[in-house]
Amino acid sequence: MPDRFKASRSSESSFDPLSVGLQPPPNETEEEKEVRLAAAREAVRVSRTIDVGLVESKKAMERKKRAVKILLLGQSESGKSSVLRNFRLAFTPKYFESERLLWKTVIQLNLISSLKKILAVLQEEWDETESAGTKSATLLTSEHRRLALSLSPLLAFETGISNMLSSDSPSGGYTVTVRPGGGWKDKLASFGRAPSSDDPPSPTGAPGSDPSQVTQVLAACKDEIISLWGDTVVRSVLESRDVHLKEAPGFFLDDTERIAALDYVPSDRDIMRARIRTLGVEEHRFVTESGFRAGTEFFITDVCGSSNQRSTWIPYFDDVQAILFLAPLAFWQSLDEDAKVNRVQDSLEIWREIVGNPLLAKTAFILLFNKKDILQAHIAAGVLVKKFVPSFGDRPNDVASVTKYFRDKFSAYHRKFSPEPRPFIFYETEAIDTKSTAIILGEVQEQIIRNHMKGLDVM
Ligand SMILES: Nc1nc2c(ncn2[C@@H]2O[C@H](COP(=O)(O)OP(=O)(O)OP(=O)(O)O)[C@@H](O)[C@H]2O)c(=O)[nH]1
Ligand SMILES: [Mg+2]
Repeated sequence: MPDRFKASRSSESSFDPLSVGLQPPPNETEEEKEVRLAAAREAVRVSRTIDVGLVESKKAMERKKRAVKILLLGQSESGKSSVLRNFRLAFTPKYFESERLLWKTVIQLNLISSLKKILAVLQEEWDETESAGTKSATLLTSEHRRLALSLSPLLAFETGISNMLSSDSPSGGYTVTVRPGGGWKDKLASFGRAPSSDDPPSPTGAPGSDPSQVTQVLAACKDEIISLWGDTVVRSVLESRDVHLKEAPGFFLDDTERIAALDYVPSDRDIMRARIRTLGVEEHRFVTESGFRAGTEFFITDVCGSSNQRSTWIPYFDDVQAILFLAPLAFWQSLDEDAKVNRVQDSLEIWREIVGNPLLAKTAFILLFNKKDILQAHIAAGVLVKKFVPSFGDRPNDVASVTKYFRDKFSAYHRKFSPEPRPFIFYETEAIDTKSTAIILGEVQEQIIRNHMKGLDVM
């Protein structure tokens, strides 16, 4: 065989299609060469970026595996988001501080929502008495009309800001509602500060679309708000129409003097008392800044508790170490979304379903009988449990007996429906009391981290 054939066979044995593909084509011009080399450099850059991305996402997955994942569950208004805020205050105080002024606008909106409710009730009273031709039947006077009229600019602000926060689905009601996710905080952040000449003009120019003016308008209306809320006739009209604002979440009318001041800065307690309904599911990731386990990474998922939103919880059951289940003992109340359903009964039903869920067999459950202060106030006011829960029977109508009665029910379901035995962990909480809640959350955090570390075999 001629040598040239041998040579060509040996080069065939080390044939590399990739290097052939990268070899310059015959007769390549300088320009074509430049383009080819640039494309090769770009391919290397993209490949490196992908490698770095893969390493990063592997690291993130590893971190997420080691992080503590907590899911907050419970019916609407049970206090899930308030507990999350307490978590933030206790373990990421710097972050909490950075958000303080955002809450100012939420609290101002809560205050205006209560006013909106009063004005709607007064209007109802005027409409009814006028249509019945019995003007004298109402004790409301022309002074009340003047007060109501002077407060109407505030309502425009409330509508403007609420619509902005809830973007495509204006709430229209008396509860501050935001779109799912944390985007509303960015919007609030942008108008929590004073307007600057660099700011773009308000997109709509409509009243209330510049929320940084709320503080000024509230301060200007402060005396009228105090007069209206302090008026005995107004209170009796509200009473006669079964409107009990003091019991509603996000009630701040008793604090108008402070909140409507130009230099108002919300206290920790104000922030815990603020009401903003969660829509959809919010995932919060944070690393604890202080405390015994500083540096621990948490993923806390906060959900919307309304009945029609509960199916959205299920995708978040996977790989969660602990569920904090909020169940206020509001035995005298029914659900907002269904007046036939007693709130405690509803909590028990959700509890039964989730403790029995096989996806959550390994998850720790921590039951929080939240709103202890409200239970105490109702019992002290003589509200009888057996009137709402006949099976309570003739047990003593005191806080200890009521708590024990319901705790036994939750504990029995927990024992009966858990796929595997697990400890029943239970606390009575008052999420608006930051000190007592911090102590409980410290204990809860410690228990969860210990269990988690055991699971990862690092203890
Ligand atoms: N008095 C009192 N109010 C509380 C307590 N815990 C929460 N609240 C208030 O109850 C209201 C509802 O609390 P949220 O934390 O918004 O309830 P949620 O469970 O997140 O409700 P959704 O987002 O609708 O599912 C807020 O105005 C809180 O300030 C408590 O222990 N005592
Ligand atoms: Mg919430």
